Amino acid sequence: MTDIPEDSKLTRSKSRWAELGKFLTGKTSRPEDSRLPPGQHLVRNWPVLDLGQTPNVARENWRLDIAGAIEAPITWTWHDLMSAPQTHKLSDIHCVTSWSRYDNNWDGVTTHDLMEAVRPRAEATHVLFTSNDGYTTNMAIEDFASPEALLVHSWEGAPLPLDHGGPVRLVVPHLYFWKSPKWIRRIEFATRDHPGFWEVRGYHNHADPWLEERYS
Ligand SMILES: Nc1nc2c(c(=O)[nH]1)N[C@H]1C(S)=C(S)[C@@H](COP(=O)(O)O)O[C@H]1N2
Ligand SMILES: [Mo]
Repeated sequence: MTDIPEDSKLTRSKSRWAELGKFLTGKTSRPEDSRLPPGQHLVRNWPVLDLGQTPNVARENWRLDIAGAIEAPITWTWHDLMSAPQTHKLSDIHCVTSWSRYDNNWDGVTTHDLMEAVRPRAEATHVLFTSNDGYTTNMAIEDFASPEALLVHSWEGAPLPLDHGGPVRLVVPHLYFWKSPKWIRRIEFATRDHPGFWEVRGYHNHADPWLEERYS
C-alpha cells in the first residue's frame, strides 16, 4: 500500500465543492417514476475518478485482509475469492460529481456471502476499507450488508478494468460512488466509526444519493 499522496488539484477542488455545496438541488424526495437521483445527469461512458495513482496488482498477487470484530479473520487470495459463491448483479452508478450511469453488469461475491464466511461479531457496527492507493472510506454495517452490495471482479462479462479498480473493488450501489473503493486491500469490521478520505474533506458520512447526502 502506498501513502495517500499530497492533496492534488482535483482533491482541492472537490474539497472546495463540499464547502460551496456544488450540485445541491434541495429536492430530496424521490418521485415515483424517477430512476435518476436529484441533481444527477446521465452519462453513457464510464468516467474514471481517483486520487491519480493506479495500483497494478496481478490476480496471483492479489490479497484481501478481512479483519477486526469478526469470528474468522482471513486473508483472501484470488483463489479464495473465486471459490466463494459467485453472484451477478445489475445496478446503477451515482457519482457525487453529478454523473450517473445505468445498467452496469457486475460479477463477484456478495457482502452477504463474505459475512457468512467471516462472521461479524455482535459489536461490529461499522466497516472500514483501505485500498492499494492509500484511499479509505467507511460505512455502517447495515449499508455494507445491502443485498445489492458486491465485491466485484468483472464488469460486462470481462475482468474489471484496472482504472476502474481491478482486479477487485467494492460496489455499494445505493450510496454515492466514492463509497465504492477501487483496488480494495483491507476490510475491517469496527466497533466504532472512522471517517475516510472524502468523509474528512467535507463529504457526507452516509452518502445516500436519493437524500442528496453529498456534503457534511
Ligand atoms: N481506491 C480508490 N477507490 C476509489 C477512489 C479512489 O481515489 N481510490 N475514488 C472514489 C470516487 S470519488 C469515485 S467517484 C469512484 C470512481 O470510480 P470509477 O473511476 O470506476 O468511476 O471511485 C471511488 N473509489
Ligand atoms: Mo467521486
